[in-house]
Amino acid sequence: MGSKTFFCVDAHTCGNPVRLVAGGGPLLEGINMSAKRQHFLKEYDWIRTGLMFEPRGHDMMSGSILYPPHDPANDVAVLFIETSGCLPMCGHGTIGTITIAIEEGLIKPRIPGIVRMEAPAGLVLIEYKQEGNRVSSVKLRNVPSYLAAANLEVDCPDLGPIVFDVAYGGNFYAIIDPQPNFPGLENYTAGQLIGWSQVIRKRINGLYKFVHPLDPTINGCSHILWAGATIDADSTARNAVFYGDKAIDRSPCGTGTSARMAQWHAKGMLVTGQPFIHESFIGSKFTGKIEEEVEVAGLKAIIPSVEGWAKVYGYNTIKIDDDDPYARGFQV
Ligand code: PYC
Repeated sequence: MGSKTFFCVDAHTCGNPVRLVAGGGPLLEGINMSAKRQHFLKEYDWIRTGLMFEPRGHDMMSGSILYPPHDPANDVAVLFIETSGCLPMCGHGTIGTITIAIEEGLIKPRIPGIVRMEAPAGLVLIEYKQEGNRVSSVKLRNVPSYLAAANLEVDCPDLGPIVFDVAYGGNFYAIIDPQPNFPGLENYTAGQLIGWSQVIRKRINGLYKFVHPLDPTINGCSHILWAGATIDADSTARNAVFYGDKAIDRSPCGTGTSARMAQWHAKGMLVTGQPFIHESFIGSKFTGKIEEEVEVAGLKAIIPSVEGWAKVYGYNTIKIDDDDPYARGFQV
């Protein structure tokens, strides 16, 4: 490997980091982003761990690499790199990536204000608003999202048996709503939620199997969404989303918001067009909406949209050198 330099632009989406690799990303093989994601994981995962883990990143770090689209009708293709791996889709990552790419002139959409983005999980249609050369908001129309299973049970340390649903919104989410053994996320610290999530995610994936019906490379329950009371009276719901090994999303989580809207819709709690204002652990907000009801491989699904903002805060030239014992990063 020798020494490799990556030109990155750093931003955050509603508090959660997005490090876009604007130069230095590898050439990947594959007919679409799902295949390219597999190639990256096999050959280049050291780039992800080197840029996301300590000492160059941290537990919450998350980023992306831009590629040319596979379909000439689209504007860009994106690989998400995170502490948790390469997610099939990332909502906060999309909002940050599009904000950076437009503000820094890294992509030139054919129709100003609209980006057709290929993600490993599928096509994502994006509308963004610009004020001068700043992007003030990004709204993504996500991949079809659906409730995969309801009323499952897992034993949680300290809390005891917990009932949860699993929904797909670009990743599979175990959604834990308030219930007798879990009165809501506001009663606990981030440390408690992280510790319990580490254990129950393993138990959930040992007990149950979740596989996307159209792409078997998307499988397993990767995220835990703990629900609770909102901070603001005008918000619809609040969450703490656990991902990676130690992260609680600082943003309201775009794929988590999509999964939760699919869950609410399937349970008759949210109708098409109704706003869904989702609060994060730190109180930042995304506005969600069900755009359309669709079917995926015979399953009832929704097309959710999620809108939020991001701020670019820095330019970061990062070197990964073979003679550094922590070239591939580390986690404690
Ligand atoms: O916004 O979809 C999201 C996301 C996934 C993990 C962290 N954020």
